[in-house]
Amino acid sequence: MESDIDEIVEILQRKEHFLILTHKYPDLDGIGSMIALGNSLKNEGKKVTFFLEDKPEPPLTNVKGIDQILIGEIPENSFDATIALDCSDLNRLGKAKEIAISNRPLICIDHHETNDHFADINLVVPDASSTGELVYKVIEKAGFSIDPIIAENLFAAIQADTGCFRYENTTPESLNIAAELLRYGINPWEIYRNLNEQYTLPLLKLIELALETIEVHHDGKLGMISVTQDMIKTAGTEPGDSEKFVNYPRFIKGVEIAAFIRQTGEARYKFSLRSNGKVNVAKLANHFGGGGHAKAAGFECEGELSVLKEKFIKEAEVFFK
Ligand SMILES: [Mn+2]
Repeated sequence: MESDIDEIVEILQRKEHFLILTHKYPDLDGIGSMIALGNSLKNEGKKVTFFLEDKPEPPLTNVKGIDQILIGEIPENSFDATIALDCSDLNRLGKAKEIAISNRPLICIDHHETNDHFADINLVVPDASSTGELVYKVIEKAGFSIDPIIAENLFAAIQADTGCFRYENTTPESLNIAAELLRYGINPWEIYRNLNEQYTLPLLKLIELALETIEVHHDGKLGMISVTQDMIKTAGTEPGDSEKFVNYPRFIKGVEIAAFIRQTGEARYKFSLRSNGKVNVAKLANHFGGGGHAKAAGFECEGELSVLKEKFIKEAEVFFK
């Protein structure tokens, strides 16, 4: 790991114009890491171009410094180096894949176990809580300064990927880095509230409708919740708003697998799965052509909701034996 950091630091110090990217459907770890690393390079007098294929949805729009990111249109310039953050393979870069390949060296900083080392230099540390944690180490090693915007974005990235310092990836290391970042005068409560608790009344209405659909199977070990397009219309909210609904069945005592089923098309449904412990939900998702991590996975499928549910419930049964 140390030699990868040294190699990356050398490039950051020597090159002038950087392109910074993260994966499609970006999350707080990806975006926070982009802004933090990019701004620390800018503070060193470097040129930085940030690019995202998709427009981030609220509350990610509240990320400090997000207005620096180009959205949708691929920049035409050429760059001295490209940095892909929190991205496990080239395809996850979406539209930016080609430009990343043609603007080398390509650097990847990531913590996904499934990372396929697609870049020229790969700082991939599955034990790290977040990409934000790794970016902090790079900035520190480079001797670049940290200002409050950089500190806030790194803190937000670590806070997000550790589930606010609750998940198993909350290590002494991640807490130490978070503690260091707090010394820059940032406010953890404000950061959390701005980037997480921005519920609208229609969203609460959608939660009310969705809670009605909760069901449990296999002696209470499988919990499911669903959201249809009709429900989204009735509540008057956006489809992306239901992102964290998988937590409701996951909260239930005794539930080992939680599933959130979201209608994404006329007869199309996306299943998001979470494991509370023993079961590897990536394996379950595999049965339906999907994938992910042991504790968080998913798949999409077509058909009638009641039929798809029944198939899923049946398939899940073997995982409890
Ligand atoms: Mn991450």
